[in-house]
Formats: sequence, C-alpha cells, structure tokens
Amino acid sequence: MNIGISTRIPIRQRSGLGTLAATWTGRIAACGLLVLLALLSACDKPKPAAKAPVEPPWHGKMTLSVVPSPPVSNKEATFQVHVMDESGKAVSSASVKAALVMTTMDMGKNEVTLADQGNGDYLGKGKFTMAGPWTVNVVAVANGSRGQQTFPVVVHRE
Ligand SMILES: [Cu+2]
Repeated sequence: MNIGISTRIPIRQRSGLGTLAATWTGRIAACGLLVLLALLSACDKPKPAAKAPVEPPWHGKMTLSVVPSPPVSNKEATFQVHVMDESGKAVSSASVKAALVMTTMDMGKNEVTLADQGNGDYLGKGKFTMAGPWTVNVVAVANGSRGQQTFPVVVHRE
C-alpha cells in the first residue's frame, strides 16, 4: 500500500503541470490503484458461512430391496433393509423406519416400521398408494447415532 500511494503523489504533481501524457498516466495509475484496492478489500470480506453438514453423524450404509420389484400401487410391498457401519459390518438392534414419499405430490404420511431380523437385516410391509415416482427414505438409529438414505422407486399401476 505504501508503494501505491507514493507513486500516485508524484503523478498527480506532474499532471498538475498540464501535460496530457501525465494526465492519462495519472488516470491509468488511479484506476489501477482502485482496482488494487477493490481486490484487497474483496480479500478482506468474510467468507460465506459454511453450509450445515448434510451427512448424519453416523456414516453407515444401507441397502434396500422392495418385493415385488417394481412394487404395484395399493398392493402390499415388503421392504428389506440391510444396515452397515462405516466398515461394512452389519448393525443389529437399530431402530429402522422407512418413509414412503411420492416425489410429484403430497400423499400424506406413509411410514413403515421395520423389524430387526438379526445380522443387520430389517423387514417391514407397506403400500404405495399411487403409481409413479416415489422415494423410500430410510432412517436408522443405532447407539444414539442417526443414519439416513434415500432410495428412488417407481411404482407401477395395479
Ligand atoms: Cu400421488
């Protein structure tokens, strides 16, 4: 900054003498200084706040199979979820729920509770109430940690 100001002052003095070249040099130098100041002040601006982490505290993994596949609207479907920890080891004694959500409209609350079958497997039954695109949002809670995974499912007509 000190360098920028000390160069600007002599240029202004020269432009005061009335030389056209000196005036232009002064303007260009002034513009350059403004750009420099803008860049410096941009660096001083606080960075936008970091987004809240989208990952749940527990980074386990789940798989879902729906039977029949594809499922049929208004007919019972079986949901089988396998829950694993970070290392791929089966997680038993978790509380597992699956929310069935139609992606194109609000179909109301439709939740399936899955029962522990041992070895990280959970089983439940539910119904998709309309044909079309749905997601199955599975939430597993184990040892106070929560994991979540969303599976897209296309439901066929009866
Ligand atoms: Cu619908």
